[in-house]
Formats: sequence, C-alpha cells, structure tokens
Amino acid sequence: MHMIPVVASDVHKAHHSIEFSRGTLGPSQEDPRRADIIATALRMAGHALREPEDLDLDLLARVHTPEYVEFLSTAWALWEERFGADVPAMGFTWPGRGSDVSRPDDLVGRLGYHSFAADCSIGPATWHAACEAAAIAQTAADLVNGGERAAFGLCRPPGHHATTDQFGGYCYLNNAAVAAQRLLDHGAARVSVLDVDYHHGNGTQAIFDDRRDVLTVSIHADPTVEFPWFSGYAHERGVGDGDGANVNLPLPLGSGIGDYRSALDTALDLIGSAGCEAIVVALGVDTFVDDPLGAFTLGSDDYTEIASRISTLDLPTAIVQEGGYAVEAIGDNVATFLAPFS
Ligand code: Q9C
Ligand code: ZN
Repeated sequence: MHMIPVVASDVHKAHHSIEFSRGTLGPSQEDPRRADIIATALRMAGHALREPEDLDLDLLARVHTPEYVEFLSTAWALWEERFGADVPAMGFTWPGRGSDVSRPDDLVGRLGYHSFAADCSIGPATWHAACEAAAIAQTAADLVNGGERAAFGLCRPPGHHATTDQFGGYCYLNNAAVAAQRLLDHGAARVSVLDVDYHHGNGTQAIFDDRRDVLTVSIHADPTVEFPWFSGYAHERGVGDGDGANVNLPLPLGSGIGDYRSALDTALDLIGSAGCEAIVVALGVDTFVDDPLGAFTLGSDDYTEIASRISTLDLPTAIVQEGGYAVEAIGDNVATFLAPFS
C-alpha cells in the first residue's frame, strides 16, 4: 500500500500564541503539542515524513498583500524594540463598521488594521512558523503537481481564517490558499478548496471571493452562534467574476454524521460538476465529538467515511491541517482521515 506523503517540520514548536477567551488572556488552545501528536501518529501509521522546500515569496504574494507581508515579517521586531520581549503583540482596536479605513503608520494601529480577532498574538517565532506552515502547504501541492494522487501538509499554525491582509482565528498566512494557488500555477485551470474545519474558512473565502478559478466550499458550524460570526452564511456566493464560486454549508450545533453527510454530498456534487482539476482539503478535526472548541458530534470512524467520499472525486488532492483541539484524539483522527487516500 502507498501511504500518502506527509510534509512536516519542527519549526512550529517555538510559536505558541496567547488568546483572549471569556474575559481572560491565556495560552492558546492552538498548542504546539497538536502538530507533534499528529506527526507521531502519522509515523506510527507508516507515513514517511519529509521537510518542506523553501517558501516561494512570489507565490505568497499572490494570496497576501505586500503591506501585510511586510507587517507580519517586521511586527515582532518593532514590538520588542518598543515594549520589550516579555509579552506578545496583539491588536486591541479595530475599525468600526462602514468606516473608510486607512492603514496606520504606527505598529499598534497596524496590529488592529491587520487582524480581526483577539484570539491570537505575534511573538518572536510567529513569522518564521507561519512561513514554514505556508511552505509545507506549497510543498504538499508540489508533490501533487509532481504526480502524487494525494499529499498531506501538517501545517501549524493553521491558515484558513487568514485573509489577504488580516490574521485571526489562530491563523496568519493562508496555507490552503497557498496550496490552491500553487496547483493553479502548475497549470490547473480550476481548483476547489473544500474546507471541513468546524469553523467557516472566512480567510480562504475572502482571498478568492472575486475569482472564478477557485471554487471555495466550506462546511461549518452556523456562524449565527459560532466564530467567525460575520461570515459563513449560505447567501455568500462570491462577488463579481467569482459569483457562484463560493459555497457555504452551515450546520447547526450538535450536528453528527447524518447532517454532515448531506452537506458533504452537496459539496462533492458541486465540486464534481464544476470542472475542477485538483482539490485542496482544509482539514480541521475540531468537528470531533470531544473537541473543546467544537459542538459537532463526529466520531473517529466518521473521518473514514468523509475522506472516502472526498476521494471518490478522484482528483489530485492536497490536504492541509487546520484546527482540531482534542489533543488526545487528534493524531488518530488525522491518520484515520488520510487512510482512504492511500
Ligand atoms: N477560546 C481554527 O480552528 N475562537 N481556528 C476561540 C474560544 C477562535 C479556531 C474562542 C477559534 C479559532 C483554525
Ligand atoms: Zn476550526
């Protein structure tokens, strides 16, 4: 049996953000142990792990703005110079609704301008870790471009909440968007990003919203009662040239495999009939019944069924890691998901 290749790295370990949750700032649930546990489980399952190639900055520039890349790459040094190295950098003032926003020159203003949530911070290792995660996604896409039927990028930090120019939701650079753009750049005329994380992939939607060449489809918890609150609704269908090329399939809290299967079949019918030549799966296993952040009720075995159905598309498939916070189960859940692609 051919186990699908896995791209992973230890660079993520030094990045551990803080998050504001229920009135308190504390260590993020997006913990370095997540990726270590997944890597161990995948090795045990027989996957070969390899390191990423260097990140292509031209590729990165096709999904993020130059201002944002400049901001992220310099924010920690500017913060440390001004406030010291003891506390990480975080935004705390965001533009109001309907305001005509200009980009502040000051770092503190920019932290608000370039973020949308108080759930993650920038520390000394954040930029390097985010670039490595994007490089992992790029390398997974390259393996698929090189003829692998599927490849997995063990990205950490995750990426699907990061927009063209804002971090949030534990995400800084949009790894799934990087992978999708890489598949396009290799010659695919159209690709799909199928986001199965518990949370809406608002960043991926925003990055590709006005484009037809990427069909973004997300299955996630109803945003009327869940992060990211302000997007993920079924009426968001893409804009301009991208009209019809974004599909949101929100599900109620408490959803299990029955509801999930229906949404997934809708997603797969759309992707299958849209002429996509390759697919990126944004894989969050925070849909797991015991996930501390999620309220779906999927069991480990359900990941076999979900992955099997996705694999019936029979498209070249780059899978990238997003969320999943039930650390005791995260390794098995990811390994279980990857098995049907082997
Ligand atoms: N402390 C991903 O799954 N809100 N991001 C958490 C509870 C943010 C999740 C609030 C959730 C972000 C990649
Ligand atoms: Zn999530």
